[in-house]
Amino acid sequence: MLFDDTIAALSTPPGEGAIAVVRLSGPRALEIGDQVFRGQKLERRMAVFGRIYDGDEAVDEVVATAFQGPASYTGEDVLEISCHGGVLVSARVLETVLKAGARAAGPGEFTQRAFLNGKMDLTQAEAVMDLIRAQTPLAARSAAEQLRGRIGEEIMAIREAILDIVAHVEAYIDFPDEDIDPDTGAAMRGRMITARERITRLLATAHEGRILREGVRLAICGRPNAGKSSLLNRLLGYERAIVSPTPGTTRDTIEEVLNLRGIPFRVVDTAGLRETPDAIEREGVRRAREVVEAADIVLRVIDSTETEALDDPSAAPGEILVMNKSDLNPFAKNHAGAAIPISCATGDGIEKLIDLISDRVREGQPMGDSLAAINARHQACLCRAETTMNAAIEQFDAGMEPEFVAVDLRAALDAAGEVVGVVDTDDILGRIFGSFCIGK
Ligand SMILES: Nc1nc2c(ncn2[C@@H]2O[C@H](COP(=O)(O)OP(=O)(O)OP(=O)(O)O)[C@@H](O)[C@H]2O)c(=O)[nH]1
Ligand SMILES: [Mg+2]
Repeated sequence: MLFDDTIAALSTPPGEGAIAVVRLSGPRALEIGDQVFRGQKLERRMAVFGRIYDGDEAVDEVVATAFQGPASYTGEDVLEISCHGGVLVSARVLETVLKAGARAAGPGEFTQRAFLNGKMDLTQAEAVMDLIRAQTPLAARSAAEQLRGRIGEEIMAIREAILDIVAHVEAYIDFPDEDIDPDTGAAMRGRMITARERITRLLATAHEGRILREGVRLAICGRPNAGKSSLLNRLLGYERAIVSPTPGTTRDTIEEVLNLRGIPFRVVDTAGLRETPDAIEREGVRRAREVVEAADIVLRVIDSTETEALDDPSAAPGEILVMNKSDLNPFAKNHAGAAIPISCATGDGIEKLIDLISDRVREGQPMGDSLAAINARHQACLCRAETTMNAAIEQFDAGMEPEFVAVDLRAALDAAGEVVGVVDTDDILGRIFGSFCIGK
């Protein structure tokens, strides 16, 4: 066992609920359980009824479940105490186990132990949080795939493939006099290309991964009074932002999370764009421009009752033009051009706008593919793996010494290994001597 201390924490959110769970993990988890729990005998994988005692004081009636390592979430002995879900009572149960010798766990410590004890790889550990934070069913499904090991398995397969190539190259370097087939050039190159393609394929899921985890950044911008805040409220379905006939109502940016057609969005309402002597409003306009700059999709709202707004309704790339207040201007629909006519007052055109936005996101980006999508950390590691794989192929094509090729291949191997949390040089030696039968 890696750790000699026992950690404990409230595993359910603080606040009132039917049940709260206090969890312990570590070598003393079951012993502490025996110390503070009185009732039916604590038995592994059995939910048993009893009371938690702090000395002679009965703190709460609980159901306790013991898991003996390594068959537990963390791989250590684990005790889960389901107590009544009150703020005070759950805090008292936690306090009691801490008093009995457990230490308060830090954030993510249970999952960190699960990783360090070999219960899951790094991508699975990350998936735990992704699943908890998922905002849409699609994001949850993708996280569940990752938790099941979809990304980890693919990475391990890629590592295996690179390991095979490295082993071949290194055997050739270390034992040039032995009769080792240095792999025919074409076959070796083919294997490097295949490994690189697999890395590239995983990298292609980064965009979808970001959308699923963080949401599409959707900015609402336009001239003061165009109806930007009204549109935010319409999309959200409730009166989030202040709407008024006074231009310059919204000063600060207002960000909300939103689920449109199963896709998570972070939609931001901004201050109306105009030159102004007012310092606060000017700061709002500066922030608005920043939000627009960083957005994936920009909704530019035009007031169809303003004649100058109708002059040139052409959208910049990445922008969707929205012609608002179509109820006030019956000609808006005819003069909309590239813009989508809507009315935040009547709701007219809103559904069509939502369709258009979700189509934009899905464009060339098949969402809901069963393969889990990588996160930013995976992306950074895999970019390095791809670059070093490319370098290895270049060295190989240039007819460089195998030593040079091996250096890049090892770097690619390490970069891929970082995704799942394994960086291992013994692997390579093991493979050389295991599968090449050198050492006669
Ligand atoms: N008739 C009609 N009025 C609308 C519509 N959309 C917004 N309004 C009105 O237009 C005015 C401005 O709306 P807001 O949503 O506050 O506009 P805004 O773009 O956020 O304005 P600033 O925050 O000042 O930049 C309000 O009086 C709204 O009631 C619409 O579709 N039809
Ligand atoms: Mg506003």
